[in-house]
Amino acid sequence: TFKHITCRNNIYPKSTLQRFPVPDDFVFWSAEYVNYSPPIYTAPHINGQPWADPDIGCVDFQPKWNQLDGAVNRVSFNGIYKIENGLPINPIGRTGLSGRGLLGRWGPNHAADPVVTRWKRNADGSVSINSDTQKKMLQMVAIQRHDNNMWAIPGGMVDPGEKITATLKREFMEEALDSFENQKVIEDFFAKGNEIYKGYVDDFRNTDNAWMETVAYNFHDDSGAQVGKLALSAGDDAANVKWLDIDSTIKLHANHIDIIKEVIKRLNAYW
Ligand code: RP5
Ligand code: MG
Ligand code: MG
Repeated sequence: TFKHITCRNNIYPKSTLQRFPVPDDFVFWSAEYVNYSPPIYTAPHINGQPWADPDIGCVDFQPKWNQLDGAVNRVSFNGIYKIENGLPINPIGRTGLSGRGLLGRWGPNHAADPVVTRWKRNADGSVSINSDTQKKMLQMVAIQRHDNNMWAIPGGMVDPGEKITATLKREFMEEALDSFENQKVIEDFFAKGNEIYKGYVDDFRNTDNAWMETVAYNFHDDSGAQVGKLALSAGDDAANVKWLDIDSTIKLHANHIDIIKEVIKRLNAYW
């Protein structure tokens, strides 16, 4: 079974706080870890932000765990999460940190990840084929994240009440495109995607009480004449953007590579 890696045994992002060590064998809550005493941390700047929950214990904060809480989705794709001492518990296991860290929500923080792909093409316009496997080579739109410099799917958080399909398109436009041009091409393209993954994200911001989850969709431009032909432009969370050649050597943020592998499988592309 899956064990998170990027949210363990490191310094918590944008802080000087060392996570309490969590060796592989002690990730799952079912393993007894007598000495486990993670530091408690919630980044000071998230207090009072409109996108963030109040602190647990605030009188006017009465969260409805494991359900739709007004417009805020507190349902996890990983099933019912436990509440202990008023705190939601990470469904995968220990992270070495309690509190919310940099995340706005206690419990699941919902994101959406648009995997926009096209075939890699030769100068003459023909599709590039890997000579060993005879498989077509795929490219994806990847952004380089400001927060950890890693290449990633241009995903983002689902706003309260927002439809996933809207988040996917909005985040792609904010992070990877010049949003004000080619509206028609973009609308048509994002109207048909395939759901690839939904569930927990092994994100470096996760804590014992707050974690990322995502819904990833693939939008594939088979002819290369739709979004495949548009100029990319990095914005918002993105320091850089490019069409990234996909193969088994690429490294991506969080567990995005697992999502990409699924796209590769479905499109029967070179890996
Ligand atoms: C990831 O963080 C998710 O898979 C998604 O790509 C992203 C959302 O957070 P921000 O990009 O808004 O920081 O782990
Ligand atoms: Mg983002
Ligand atoms: Mg964003």
